[in-house]
Amino acid sequence: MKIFSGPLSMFGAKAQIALLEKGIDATLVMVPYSTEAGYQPKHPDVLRINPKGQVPVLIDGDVEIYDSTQIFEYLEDQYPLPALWPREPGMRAAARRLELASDEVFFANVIKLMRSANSTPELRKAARANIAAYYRLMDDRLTGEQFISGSEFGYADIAFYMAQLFAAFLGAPMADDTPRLVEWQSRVTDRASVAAVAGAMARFIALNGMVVPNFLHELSKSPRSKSAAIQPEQASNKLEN
Ligand SMILES: N[C@@H](CCC(=O)N[C@@H](CS)C(=O)NCC(=O)O)C(=O)O
Repeated sequence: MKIFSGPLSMFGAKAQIALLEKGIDATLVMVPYSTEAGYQPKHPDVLRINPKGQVPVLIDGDVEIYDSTQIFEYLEDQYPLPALWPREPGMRAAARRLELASDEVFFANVIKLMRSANSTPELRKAARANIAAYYRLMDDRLTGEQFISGSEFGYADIAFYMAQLFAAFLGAPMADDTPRLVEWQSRVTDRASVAAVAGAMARFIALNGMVVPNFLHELSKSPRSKSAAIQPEQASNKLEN
């Protein structure tokens, strides 16, 4: 299996974490990316498989797919254990809704904080307020639960972990008013899969002279994890070597 991701790709990181959680051996292809030029030049396999030219892209034999959520679905069908969607249909539907909302509702606000965003100070202020409100919503969900979609870690956690990592990176971290969510953040950061992927991203952020979110400080200093089942094929971004 081959997974195409990028050193600062939140969607690629979702797929990488899921592969590690499932214990699947995969080759990691980091596509060219720099903070100045973005995702250029595009990797030929990414262009061939994804008409949008985006990562993540997954190749598993004859199966060639793109989009982090589509990759989640394929992994769950092909490699059911450990399960990362809840078993019960109602809970499973709720987890899928949360995964979608994380990517499409919460992250839509995070995009407005990006330097390249066609945004105004008013829009950025509104985005920050929406982000804070979403944190409170997730904090409520964690009442009596360890994870976003119930008692087990899963795809809804992976999606929201990466989305909140980028919110924090762009200056909208959680505050004291969401203590359960802050605990969830450290519980998830401690997972081997997440530490490997978020740690590599934190080191990329630090090497590029950007500010590492507080909760990733330790990981940004630690050496590359040797336990990861995903082996890099090529690290195209020279800062990653
Ligand atoms: N909905 C897609 C979004 C993928 C996406 O936005 N990928 C970004 C990196 S995080 C990308 O490849 N951007 C390059 C481009 O748009 O040219 C998913 O979940 O995989």
